[in-house]
Amino acid sequence: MTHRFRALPLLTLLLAASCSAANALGSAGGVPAGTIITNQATTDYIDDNGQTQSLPSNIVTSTVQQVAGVLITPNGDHTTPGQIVPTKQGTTGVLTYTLTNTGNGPDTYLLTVVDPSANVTAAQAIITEDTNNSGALDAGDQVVTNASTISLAADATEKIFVSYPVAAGTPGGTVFDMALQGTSNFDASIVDQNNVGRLTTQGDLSLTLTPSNTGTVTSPGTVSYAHTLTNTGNAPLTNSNVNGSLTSPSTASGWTYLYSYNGNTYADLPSLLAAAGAIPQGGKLDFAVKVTAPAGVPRTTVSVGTLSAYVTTASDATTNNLTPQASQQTVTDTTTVRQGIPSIGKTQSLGTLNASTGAVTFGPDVTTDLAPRPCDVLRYTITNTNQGDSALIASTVSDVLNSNLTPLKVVVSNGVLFKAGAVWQATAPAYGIGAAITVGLDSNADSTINTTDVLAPGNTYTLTIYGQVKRAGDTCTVPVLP
Ligand SMILES: [Ca+2]
Ligand SMILES: [Ca+2]
Ligand SMILES: [Ca+2]
Repeated sequence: MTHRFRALPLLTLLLAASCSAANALGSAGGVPAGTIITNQATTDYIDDNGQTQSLPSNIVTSTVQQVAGVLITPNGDHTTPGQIVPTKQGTTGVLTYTLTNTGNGPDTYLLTVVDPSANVTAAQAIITEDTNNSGALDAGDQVVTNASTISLAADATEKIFVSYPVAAGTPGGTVFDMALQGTSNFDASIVDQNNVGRLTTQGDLSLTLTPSNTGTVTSPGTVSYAHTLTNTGNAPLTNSNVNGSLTSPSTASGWTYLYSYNGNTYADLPSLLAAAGAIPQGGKLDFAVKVTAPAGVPRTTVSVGTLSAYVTTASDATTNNLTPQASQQTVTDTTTVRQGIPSIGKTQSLGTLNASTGAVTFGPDVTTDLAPRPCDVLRYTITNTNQGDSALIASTVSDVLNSNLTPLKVVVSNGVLFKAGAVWQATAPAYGIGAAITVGLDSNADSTINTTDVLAPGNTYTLTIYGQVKRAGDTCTVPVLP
């Protein structure tokens, strides 16, 4: 119960000699200031007429002086604060005190904030009295500036609030200590200052997950998608307070989705976080999702992976979970299967031989039948084109020259090598009649053909073979080829 000080009636009471004023008023500080204590003795006797008589003495009078007193609770020091108030970053924390006039007369008190911890600026603390007696700091309460005083009757109490701003971005767990000090104005030596209270900054656990991606993959093949997990709270995120999921409805056919970080893969997000370490306030973790398509997946097949992340810690007095599973962050990786599709075509051209000069006149390249005579030259052009939408890997072309033809010349487009036994070389080997001719595209120009060589979508390479139609005795004029 709280009593604002009002102008009291004059505390001048005449009391019976043996009566205690303290008991009569119940003042914690004792007899109210100004109380007049009187004392009168009496003597009884029998007079000459045998009557009992009583004779009072003179009256002596004392006036009780005022003694100041102040009590602020709860008490506390920096080791054991009297109150610990969890406070969110970016809000104002409130310490609540009870101020009691333990003196025996009305008093006014100077209230100040003292004993701040090193990170507290006492001038930023605001002292407010519980003007509307609600017991809580609310709109009806009035600020008490450090220069002003608050008045209380003897025994009266009032709630006093000390508010302090906890700046946005304050790390979770940061503490702010301060004490409310009350000094009697009646007697400035009467001070209560052992009232350290503490604001403890709550930890906000919060994260974002970005971005969603689209990409393509060959079958079989692998594609990686970059993602970033950002700590948007004020406390570290670790493998112990973050979880997530990585799912794809289309993985049943053999697709795999894995977390990837620093060259290693992980089956779940906590395992990745355990390897990556804590993400500090404001920090980011860059990682990837590695998607592998199995062999045999039809071109244009789409697989959508869904990646989520959330904070697992339950909110309590010290922690706020701002990204619980119910509002988890979710992104997707959408992968479309692409394939290199070879398209091999062959045309022929009839080269008419001038038996006198050896000159050869070639007709158009056709796929229709031709009618060469012995000693004429046939030119075959084999064209390999990637008609797919992904690279053709290790693309080679083979042909076997018909044994009715005498090999003349083999020509390839730029970057194509000839297979000679077990090796690849830039110059055509000598081919015998009925020879198998194998060429391949050396796209990375390392003088061999392997899976690092690719034929890009839409690109082409050619193999051109010249052969002369044999004649009995093989007495043809040697053709002069372009
Ligand atoms: Ca105290
Ligand atoms: Ca109030
Ligand atoms: Ca190569």
